[in-house]
Amino acid sequence: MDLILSTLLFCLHVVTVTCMFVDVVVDRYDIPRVCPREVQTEDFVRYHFNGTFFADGKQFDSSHDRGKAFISQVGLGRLIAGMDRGLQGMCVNEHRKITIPPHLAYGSIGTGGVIPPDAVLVYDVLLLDMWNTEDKVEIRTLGKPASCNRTTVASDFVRYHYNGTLLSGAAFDSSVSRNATYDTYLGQGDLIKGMDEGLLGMCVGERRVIIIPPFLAYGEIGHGTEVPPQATLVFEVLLVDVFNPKDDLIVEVKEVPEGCTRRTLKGDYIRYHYNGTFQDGTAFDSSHKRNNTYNTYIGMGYVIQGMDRALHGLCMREKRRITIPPHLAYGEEGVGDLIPGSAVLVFDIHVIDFHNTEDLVDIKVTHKPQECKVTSEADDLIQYRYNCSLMDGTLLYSSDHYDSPSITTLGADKVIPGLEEGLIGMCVGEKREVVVPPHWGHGENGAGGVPGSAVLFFELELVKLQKGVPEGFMFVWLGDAPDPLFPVMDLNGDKEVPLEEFSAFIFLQVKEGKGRLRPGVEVDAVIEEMFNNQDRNKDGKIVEDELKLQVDEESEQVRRDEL
Ligand SMILES: *[C@@H]1O[C@H](CO)[C@@H](O)[C@H](O)[C@H]1NC(C)=O
Ligand SMILES: *[C@@H]1O[C@H](CO)[C@@H](O)[C@H](O)[C@H]1NC(C)=O
Ligand SMILES: *[C@@H]1O[C@H](CO)[C@@H](O)[C@H](O)[C@H]1NC(C)=O
Ligand SMILES: *[C@@H]1O[C@H](CO)[C@@H](O)[C@H](O)[C@H]1NC(C)=O
Ligand SMILES: *[C@@H]1O[C@H](CO)[C@@H](O)[C@H](O)[C@H]1NC(C)=O
Ligand SMILES: *[C@@H]1O[C@H](CO)[C@@H](O)[C@H](O)[C@H]1NC(C)=O
Ligand SMILES: *[C@@H]1O[C@H](CO)[C@@H](O)[C@H](O)[C@H]1NC(C)=O
Ligand SMILES: [Ca+2]
Ligand SMILES: [Ca+2]
Repeated sequence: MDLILSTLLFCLHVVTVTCMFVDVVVDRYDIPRVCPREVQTEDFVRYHFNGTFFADGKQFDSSHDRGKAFISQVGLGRLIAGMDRGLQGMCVNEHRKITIPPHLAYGSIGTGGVIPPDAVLVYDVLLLDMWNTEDKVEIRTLGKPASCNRTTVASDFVRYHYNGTLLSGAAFDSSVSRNATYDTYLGQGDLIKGMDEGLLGMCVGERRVIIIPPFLAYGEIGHGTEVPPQATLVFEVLLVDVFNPKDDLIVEVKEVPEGCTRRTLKGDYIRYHYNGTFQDGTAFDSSHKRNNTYNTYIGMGYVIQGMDRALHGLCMREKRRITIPPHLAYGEEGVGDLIPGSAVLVFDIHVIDFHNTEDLVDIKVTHKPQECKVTSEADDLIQYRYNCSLMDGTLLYSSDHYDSPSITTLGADKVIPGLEEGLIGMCVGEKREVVVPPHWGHGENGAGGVPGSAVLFFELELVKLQKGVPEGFMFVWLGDAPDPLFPVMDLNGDKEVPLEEFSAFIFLQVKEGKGRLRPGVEVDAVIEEMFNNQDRNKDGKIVEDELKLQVDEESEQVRRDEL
């Protein structure tokens, strides 16, 4: 720089005297702020120029008149010596004015008709491109995701976005303008050589600049109207997706709950949540946004092939990440606007539950009192505490939400069959965990807060047990009824039984363990009703004939029911 300036000054000083230029004078009047590379001997250059005479400023040549930039190699005598020198150290996009004395141009002879003898020439030059036969594809990584499991190799199929510019910065192509990634195989010659090389070793989500010399790009021919001959190409690339046709499903188990005994099999019906993303993390679907699990049968081809396989061998509450290559997903076609062709899909799934129509109610006794002789059965009136949850732990109902434990009569169809099953055979103080498949619960449609086809998890504790009487009965004999009955009932032997005596008789039977009243009912009212049924003529007392009549006429059921 200093040298050039002093030469220039010297020149200006002498110009008034003899106008003798001793060397090339370079005026770098517009230098770009960023200049990664400067022209050296043997570099090829592509530039625009206007050539004028120093003496009168008249133009004798211009690349613009030729309709294309000028291409040459520097420092090897292919240019006039002044240009060989004057282009040294130039940056792309730099403008310079190169003033060349005749002995470094066309000398005392000039060239036929165009350049007169002893002409000082002034070239206004704009450098557009430079490269060297030694150049290689240059890669600059702009950004890389923190974790990168896989980098591209030849024969991979990649989908990427790019902006393509010339070395001067002029844009010539972009995937953005097409609104779609560029999709291609690597290393199969489908791309220009430099791109095939520059895209290797890349992670999804990585952004890089790939600078490709012309001989690894479109060379002497160029490409269309956008890429001129001998152009260095600069691609800014963002890798969106990669897979190999040889890829199989990748299943990463993220979380398996302890004590998982049963795993999904073909034919099971599964309910799970999922988030679906592309490899670059862009979400395309989620079950959460529908507030519902995704439900399907496993291994029946109802979901994409990769998912159908990945759903095997899962535990309830398990979390997995499943990466599915397009040939096991939606293939080259994709799905409308939702999933582009050849997209790799990444699913995070969380299994809520699964079941098979053959599943039974699963009962696990978690606590059994030492004293456990009397156990619950049909007709018994029981009090129990319970928690009812989904298999992922979501609590739906609990008896703790009420003032007192739940009360029910077993076998009376008051609770779902699975719960009924779980409550049978318990003794007071016993605790159980009971898994109820939907066909023993609320079925496909669910109920209240219970989603359709949900498996339910119950924690049960039997608090109180009162042995019961069969449906429709108020009192039953525990052994054989006394026969004949009337004399036993007529406690004072006066041949008639008023309500008080009848009542005393019934209580005596219960006390002695010979009979049982229906539990959970208003005892006096029931006894009075039983008495009234026997006292046919409504005179306030039962006589032997009234009772006898009953026994002879009616079925055994009536005798046991009403006495
Ligand atoms: C040459 O002249 C043209 C117009 O005649 C101008 O646009 C251009 O900037 C000049 N300089 C170069 C280096 O092309
Ligand atoms: C990706 O890398 C992470 C961390 O290194 C690892 O946990 C995970 O299993 C890998 N995933 C795949 C698909 O290889
Ligand atoms: C391409 O350019 C557009 C517009 O400047 C930008 O939004 C996009 O990120 C660029 N893409 C790449 C791959 O560099
Ligand atoms: C590009 O994609 C966006 C979002 O999918 C869409 O809204 C837009 O119309 C598309 N543009 C073109 C030119 O296809
Ligand atoms: C899906 O993403 C949401 C939000 O990040 C998260 O709360 C949920 O647990 C994810 N679901 C699955 C199945 O990974
Ligand atoms: C999902 O549930 C939330 C909260 O209960 C509600 O705001 C939202 O509208 C629901 N979305 C759908 C699609 O049902
Ligand atoms: C229900 O859950 C609560 C809270 O975990 C617990 O204290 C209670 O014992 C559970 N009830 C039963 C019957 O297990
Ligand atoms: Ca009597
Ligand atoms: Ca009577």
